[in-house]
Amino acid sequence: MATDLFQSPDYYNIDELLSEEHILVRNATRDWVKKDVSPVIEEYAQKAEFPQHVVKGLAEVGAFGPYIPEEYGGAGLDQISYGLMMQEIERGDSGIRSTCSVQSSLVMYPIYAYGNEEQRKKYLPKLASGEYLGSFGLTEPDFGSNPGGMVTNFKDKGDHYLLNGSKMWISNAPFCDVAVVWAKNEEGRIHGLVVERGMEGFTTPETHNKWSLRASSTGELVFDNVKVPKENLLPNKSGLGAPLGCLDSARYGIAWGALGAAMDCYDTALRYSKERVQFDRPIAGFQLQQKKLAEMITEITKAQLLVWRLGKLKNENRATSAQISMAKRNNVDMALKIAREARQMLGGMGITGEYPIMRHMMNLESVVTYEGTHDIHLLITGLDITGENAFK
Ligand code: TGC
Ligand code: FAD
Repeated sequence: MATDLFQSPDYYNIDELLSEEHILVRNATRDWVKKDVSPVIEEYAQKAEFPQHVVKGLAEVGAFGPYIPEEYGGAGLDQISYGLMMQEIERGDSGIRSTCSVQSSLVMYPIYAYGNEEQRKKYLPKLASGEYLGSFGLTEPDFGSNPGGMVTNFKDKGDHYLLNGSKMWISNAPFCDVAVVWAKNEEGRIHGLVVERGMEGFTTPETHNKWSLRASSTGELVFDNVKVPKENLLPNKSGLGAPLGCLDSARYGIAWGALGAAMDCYDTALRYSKERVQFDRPIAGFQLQQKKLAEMITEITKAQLLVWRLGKLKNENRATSAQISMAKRNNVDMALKIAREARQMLGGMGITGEYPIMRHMMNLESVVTYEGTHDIHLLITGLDITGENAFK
């Protein structure tokens, strides 16, 4: 990839809404992405490999558990700092942000919020430092948008639980050290269990041939009579609301993250349009190209305000699940549209790995599907405003 010349757009002076700490956190993450992600990400995406070496840097910038209290190894930051980190990391690559979302919101958060003190002390510091990488098993081959139908189950065998079933499309599965797995007990109630690599009967085959999130590793979690110690059950919350509560936190981070991908596409297209000459003038001078750029910066600015306000609400514990759904849906859709337009603005060069746009565009095809599809989030808004459930 060409040198990372990224300059962040801030059309409405939104920096003025941020605290000194927010700006410090954002700039530190941005510098790290420029130094350690941008120079190598294209190569890893091309060879469909997760750049393992970024784990140390992600831990150092505080991207594993940004809002988890410091006593458990987290960074103890607020929700806007968490969002800004996700924005900067996804500006580098959605797959790297995925790793942070899973680690922070889908593994550390449930252990912190639903686990007991022993579980917090046992797992959280190792996850925060990157010594452990985690995965989150909710989706199954026959239950994606409808996770409540899951068939993965565990039985009480006196001194342990016996876990059977499988999970599909699991980020980081192939190399995770621990997995937070959602399964039904004998009464059909959903619980979270921490499954550790090395437990007999637990395997994590990799999913190959993805055209999207190629620098992120995806796989299955397979449980064949896995004996899970009783102390690995998360005791403080059960039911479908438990995994969905984790998704709220991850979806919030994705709403910020997608903004980062959109900013990178816009910034790349703007710079290219000023340099690329056709018919004896920079293409930035043609009205049709200006329409694309003007619409991009308008949508980016609206999306920035949406997540900033959501972050304020989240800091006050007032953000609703439906508000988070709206931001995830809007910002990912916005980013995907900008990626498609920006790619066209680069003409043939847009399809090459010389520029990040095509990689962002392909990544966003996963982001618009995982953590609740575009249509599922629309139905969540529909239910919230009408009171009518159109899912079933
Ligand atoms: P429903 O009857 O509506 O709800 C069941 C219970 O859950 C509660 N609830 C929530 N709680 C917290 N947060 C939320 N967002 C919640 N949404 C619902 C609800 O109040 C109820 O509680 P209770 O006490 O009454 O039992 O459930 P439903 O079966 O009708 O499904 C609703 C639906 C479709 C919205 C939901 O299941 C859904 O969101 N589906 C999408 C599935 C999804 O997002 N999967 C994501 C898998 S993880 C992933 O993709 C990781 S990608 C990782 C990466 O970044 O790489
Ligand atoms: P389906 O649920 O089969 O949906 C197919 C289509 O039907 C979609 O367009 C959907 O919107 C539509 N649809 C479904 N129900 C309705 C309805 N009621 N009304 C209208 N339309 C409907 N999951 C995890 O648990 N952990 C992970 O770490 C994880 N990582 C992922 C990484 C990647 C790269 C990908 C692609 C997925 C990942 N997922 C993960 C799974 C992801 O959350 C699911 O793919 C997603 O929830 C959609 O489920 P599905 O693929 O089974 O699609």
